[in-house]
Amino acid sequence: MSRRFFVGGNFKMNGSCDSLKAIVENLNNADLDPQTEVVVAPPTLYICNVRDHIKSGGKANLAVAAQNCYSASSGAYTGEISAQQLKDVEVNWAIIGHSERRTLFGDTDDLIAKKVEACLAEKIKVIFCVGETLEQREAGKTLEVVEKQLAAVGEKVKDWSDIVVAYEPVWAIGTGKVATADQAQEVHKAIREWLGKNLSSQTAEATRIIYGGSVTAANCKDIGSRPDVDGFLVGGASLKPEFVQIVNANK
Ligand code: G2H
Repeated sequence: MSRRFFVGGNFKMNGSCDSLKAIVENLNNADLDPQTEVVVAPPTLYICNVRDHIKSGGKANLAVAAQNCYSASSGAYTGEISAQQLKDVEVNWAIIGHSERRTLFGDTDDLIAKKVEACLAEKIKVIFCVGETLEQREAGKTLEVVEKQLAAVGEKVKDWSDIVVAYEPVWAIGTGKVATADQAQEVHKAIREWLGKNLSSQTAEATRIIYGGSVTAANCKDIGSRPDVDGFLVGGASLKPEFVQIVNANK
């Protein structure tokens, strides 16, 4: 089974009306590889602007994602948005479990699993992030940590057909310290094996596992050429014109 290459752009808390318009125009006008699925995640405030201007449904298949989504469907949760609301504004993707959510905003494995469940119930597809800190890697705990993060969602969700797993080693996020292609492949392979062992061989074969952490135009081809790397989740470089080269890494 061939897995469609997937590139996500996580704008994080960056951008303005003008700068995001320029980024979207650049993508709309670019010669993007039609084999690559592209999803961009602007700050929530701008999600409808981006949705209105991005060329979706074209051959590049551009879509918009939220960077987070709460587990409840509505109610007294100041500052949060729900999967139901994403559905309402026709945004069909959400990033869940990003390490910045885990470390800065206290998202636990359990809450992340509930958020994934809530999204899938509303047919919101999920980019589900996992990854270890430098301390955990140096202690030889990378796979243990990643498998625990996977298991939290695996306990609640058995159908992973609307999940893309993003492996993002925390030590490589926004630091310029990118994992080597071998390091990425090793963990991606282990994630695929975990999916096979704990869900099904079909899930292991079909699930896209993407790499995130200081991906640039300069390093994407090497990492993207590995057999278990099915794309990227890109932060800083998704705000720059070089994002097009990353989308086209396999072209
Ligand atoms: C990892 C990545 C995008 P950056 O967080 O999710 O960001 O490419 O800036 O390391």
